[in-house]
Amino acid sequence: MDSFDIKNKVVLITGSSGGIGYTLAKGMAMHGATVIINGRNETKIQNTVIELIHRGLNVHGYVFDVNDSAEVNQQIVRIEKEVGPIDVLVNNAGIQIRKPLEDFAEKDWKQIIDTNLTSAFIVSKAVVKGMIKRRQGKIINICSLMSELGRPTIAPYAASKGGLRMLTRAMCVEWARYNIQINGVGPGYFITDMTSSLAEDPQFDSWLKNRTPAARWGDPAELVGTAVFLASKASSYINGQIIYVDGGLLAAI
Ligand code: GCO
Repeated sequence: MDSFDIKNKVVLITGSSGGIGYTLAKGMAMHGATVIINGRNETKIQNTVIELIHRGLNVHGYVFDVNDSAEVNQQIVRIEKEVGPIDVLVNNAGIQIRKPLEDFAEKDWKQIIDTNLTSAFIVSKAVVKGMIKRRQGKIINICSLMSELGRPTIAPYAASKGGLRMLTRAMCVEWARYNIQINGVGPGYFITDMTSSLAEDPQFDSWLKNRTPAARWGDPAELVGTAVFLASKASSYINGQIIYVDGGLLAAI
């Protein structure tokens, strides 16, 4: 039996109309999962679903704001009625704002913490009820290199991703007893819309390549294997762990 098989698993990925979430959605669907794309922009969601269906993939789109708990609860009920029980939840929704910490407005701090961290609490709380009933489930939190390290101008983002690392462990100690595995993926530097301005900056690009043992940026498709692994039976006794996909950056001083 292929313990890495995720065929027909229902996978909800928050914030998946672009960036790493979109890449994970496409990759997991290509491994046979039924993937639910989520975002707040109806047009983006529709276009993403049409594109992936044209690739012969089994995807559905649901538009809701992961920070609106009433909307989340309503949509999770709708998804489980229309598509099926959610086997795998990927808490991916995330935003980035860069400026010196002393210049951050409180509203920007709150927006980052809400989108990157509180949404994982809100959506997991709505999904886990069914997982507990079924005594089976997977939650994958998309953490970050910034769950472990800081760098100037991204303090709220680092705080949110550090919180997500500890929320992963906190979920583990509460929910592992129900045969639910809660783990995280910690991406290093990948070229996406969120980081394109960094990649286009010759100084940052050169710093990153020198700081990373693999001496290169990651390709978002290199995150799919870890997500498939954590969504599959192959990781059934792994809980509360963050797997860093960072070209070795965290191993180096
Ligand atoms: C930054 C980047 C990083 C990456 C990624 C690294 O400004 O340093 O946005 O935070 O997005 O999270 O793991």
